[in-house]
Amino acid sequence: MPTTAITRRVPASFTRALAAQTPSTPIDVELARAQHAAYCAALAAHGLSVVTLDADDTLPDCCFVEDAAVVADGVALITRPGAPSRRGETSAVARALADLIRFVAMTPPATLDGGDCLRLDSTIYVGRSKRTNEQGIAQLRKAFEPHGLRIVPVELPAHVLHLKSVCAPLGDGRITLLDTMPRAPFGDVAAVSVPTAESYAANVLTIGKHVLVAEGFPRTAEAIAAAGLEPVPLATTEFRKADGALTCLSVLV
Ligand code: CIR
Repeated sequence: MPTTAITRRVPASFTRALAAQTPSTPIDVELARAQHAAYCAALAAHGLSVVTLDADDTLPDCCFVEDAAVVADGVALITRPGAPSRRGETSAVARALADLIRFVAMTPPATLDGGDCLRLDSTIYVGRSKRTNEQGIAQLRKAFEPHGLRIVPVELPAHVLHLKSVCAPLGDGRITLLDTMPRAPFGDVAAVSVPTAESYAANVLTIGKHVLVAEGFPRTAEAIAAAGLEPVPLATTEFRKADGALTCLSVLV
């Protein structure tokens, strides 16, 4: 079980964060900061020690720390994010991780976003996406296979940003999975199906029996409760405008 969550504050420049589509209403930075504070409070309330790094206004996406590192079995791989504008985000996360864990850093031309990696038991599923290339997957293998972890690539449709945009761990070896995604790559892993109408809610953050889930997606919350877990709805409207969700806002160690 992780004990620590690394997070990073929302920069004033968050209105310029990357987004596949221009949001119908602009990002409200103050509201994003309030939602971020509630997220950090929820992590702390569920037993994690929360480390919050300062924002960097030159890095509009810096609050999405998940993409900067992959942590498993006592090792952190500092990534080389797929979007060039995000490459400067990794140094502050690496410094924070250095106090907690051994780390290795990805080298060019590899690219990989942490949001493409889903750890389940002794497997790391990794999305082949616009952000994560073959060299990135090869360096993921090199970092984690020696620790007994199996790396399983998963093809993603072009419109899906990251693997964890469509699935996320639920603990006990289970995952959420968007109903339109093929199940085959996950073998016999048990999945709680997320309906297409609620696709954004597939990205949940599980802490023990508690599952942080985006507010406003009742069918997903009900499915999580029916799976014997406790959904904890959190407002994420401003992060959604920048294609971000719950797991994106922390690195758990
Ligand atoms: C991006 O496009 O890179 C950011 N605006 C959103 C990143 C979300 N991160 C994640 O899903 N792990």
